[in-house]
Amino acid sequence: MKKRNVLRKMMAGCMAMGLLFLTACSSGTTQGSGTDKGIQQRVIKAGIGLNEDHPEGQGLLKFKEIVEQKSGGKLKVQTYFSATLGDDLKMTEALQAGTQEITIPSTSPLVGIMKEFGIFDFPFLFNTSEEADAILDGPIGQKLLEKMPEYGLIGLGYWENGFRHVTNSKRAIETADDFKGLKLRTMQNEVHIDAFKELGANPTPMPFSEVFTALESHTIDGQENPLATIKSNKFYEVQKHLSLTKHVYTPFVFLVSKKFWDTLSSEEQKILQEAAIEAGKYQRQLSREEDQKALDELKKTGVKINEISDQERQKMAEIIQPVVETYAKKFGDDLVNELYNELDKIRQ
Ligand code: TK8
Repeated sequence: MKKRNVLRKMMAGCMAMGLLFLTACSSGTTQGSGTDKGIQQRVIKAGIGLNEDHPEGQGLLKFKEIVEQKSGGKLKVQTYFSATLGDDLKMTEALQAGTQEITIPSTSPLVGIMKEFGIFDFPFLFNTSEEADAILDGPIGQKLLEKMPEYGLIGLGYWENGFRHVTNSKRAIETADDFKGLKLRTMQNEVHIDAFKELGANPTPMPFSEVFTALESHTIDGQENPLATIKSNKFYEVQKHLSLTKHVYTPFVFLVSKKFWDTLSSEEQKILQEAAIEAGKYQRQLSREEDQKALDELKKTGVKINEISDQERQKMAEIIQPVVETYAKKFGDDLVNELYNELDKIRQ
């Protein structure tokens, strides 16, 4: 919150420096170069990588509804689904360049921009979505959001991608050994790549929109994602096995272009902030309901679904532990210790 006050102070200073400067810093979504008080007619391009029917797509439509309602229809949100504006990284870079206003990527591919997001990629870190909420909405999650302006981004909060499970066309994964030799697509994330390497798999990082074709053409054997995504993107059409590994939780982070944000009045910023949080609560709820519904529907698709015993998950966690320790140093022992202490507190 403190940063935004600074931003607001900056904005006031910016406005004091007269209209001229404002035209320069607006990202072309401003109708005319009027003063920056109150709410102006604006078109806001908001893109995601997932489909409209996915809980994230529904969350974005809820965000649009709230923004347009709170702004009396002046702030118009144009929504883009299914990576039509590019993948998570490409859209995030478009925000930094000021050519797009909003995207809600997974935090995992953003470790190349802000490495600290990598703490959320530690396998088997969270046991429940509620633990994830407590950490993301708590001091640690907020601390990371407050670092984002350094990278030309404004973080308004976290939405849920969810717990990830492995699908593949070769075999059911029942033991840690079953990962051996599997060509698995991962997100562009070094923690995930090294963790799967440690399990003996052959990880292949690639953007999300290329996954279905790579599975269909057997360029890769498998991939890992939450159930809602496996269903929404029809991965079951090109995969034989779904193993409920629940090996890691992935958050989404709600991002706004800082170049755009700095052109907004505090009233407009408030509307976007409130809408991101309100729609985020709605999206998380949808995501948890869909997680169960998707499992029931995936059972009807003919894909072979298997559970993993807690012992085997524990074994996987032990095999991967050296990777976690390596990256804990990279991300900063203080932050990682704070994370585990916070989790211990939550679990008491
Ligand atoms: C969609 C991605 C997707 C993620 C992945 O843009 O890349 O596998 O899980 O949800 O963010």
